[in-house]
Amino acid sequence: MTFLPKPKLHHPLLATNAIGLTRRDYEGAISTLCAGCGHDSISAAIIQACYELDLPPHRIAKLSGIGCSSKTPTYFLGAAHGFNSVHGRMPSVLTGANLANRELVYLGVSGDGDSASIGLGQFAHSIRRGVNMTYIVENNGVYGLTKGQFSATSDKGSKAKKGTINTDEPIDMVSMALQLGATFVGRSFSGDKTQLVPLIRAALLHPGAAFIDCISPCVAFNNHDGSTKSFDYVRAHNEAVNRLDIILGRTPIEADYAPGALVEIEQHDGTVLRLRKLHEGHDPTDRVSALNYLQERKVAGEIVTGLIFVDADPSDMHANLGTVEGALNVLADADLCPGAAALDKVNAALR
Ligand SMILES: Cc1ncc(C[n+]2csc(CCOP(=O)(O)OP(=O)(O)O)c2C)c(N)n1
Ligand code: SF4
Ligand SMILES: [Mg+2]
Repeated sequence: MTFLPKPKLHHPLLATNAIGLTRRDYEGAISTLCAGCGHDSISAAIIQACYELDLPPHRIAKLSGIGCSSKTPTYFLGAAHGFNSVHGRMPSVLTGANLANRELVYLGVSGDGDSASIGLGQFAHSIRRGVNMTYIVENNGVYGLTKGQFSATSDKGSKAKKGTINTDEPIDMVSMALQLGATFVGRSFSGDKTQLVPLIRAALLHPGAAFIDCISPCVAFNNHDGSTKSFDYVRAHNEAVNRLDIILGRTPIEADYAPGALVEIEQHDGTVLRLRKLHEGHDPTDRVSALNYLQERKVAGEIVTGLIFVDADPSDMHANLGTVEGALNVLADADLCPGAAALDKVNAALR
């Protein structure tokens, strides 16, 4: 894989966050993706979100599969832990890492081919197990890396660059994530930083399985008339259900004059999600109505974006399994070897 390190020159007056890091400290190597690729904008949004949350980069684990999208972790958070796994296998590697060390912040980055085609089963099981992670699919509706074949998220009737029409039904990963029990589900667009950055921030703070489907046009193979994942198409059909703010227990400084109802959702860790409702009838805390709303808007030809569903009090895989607190590599001998009496009890239970 091509690797171009960035020169480490910081302007001395660059702003720093609460832990003394500049935005540049959250960057990675220089991107080798095509100029204008939506995936680069998502990397920029991830950098911005982690900087704004004051996350120490070495406490983040970024994992991916194979594809242009899965190459992107090289281009952000250079000081984080990274694992570029096999095609479609990021979710199981992430699940294992999370079981071994629950103390890190897990960020899974994948593509529509990686997650909706070869990795669909892996995606499904990581979501239904409630792995505490932020799972971002950079969805361009094609296999970009292998030169533009339709993926499982390409809409029926959409056109490939050379004119072929897709005849297969698409998989909507947002609806799937909702059905599988994800406790945070959002969709956004790589060209909408105002919506995407707070959505990623909220997902990173969410203590459960958080899924974001991010439409990310492939400028090389899927940005033409007839594509439903092009910049023009998404701009024309984007319907935001809400506008998102996160309050980190500090008093917000900005004043908000936008019209529409305001919904406040207090999360487990005390942070507050403030949702400015743009669409009447969308309740982001009701899974069934969220699913119905997606179907209803789909029939009207709209792509619903924003925070579509959130469970403010989620449980995660560790709570479900009753695992020990802390990372496995710091357990002492006494924790690992409970003694002969405990073993006798287990054996007696099996007789
Ligand atoms: C097991 C296996 N099968 C097929 C491939 C070939 N391959 C590499 S990337 C890719 C599709 C990537 O598509 P997507 O996840 O949508 O990423 P994008 O490049 O569009 O960002 C395929 C089929 C592979 N690397 N490994
Ligand atoms: S081929 Fe498409 S997805 Fe891959 S880097 Fe180029 S524009 Fe991005
Ligand atoms: Mg793709």
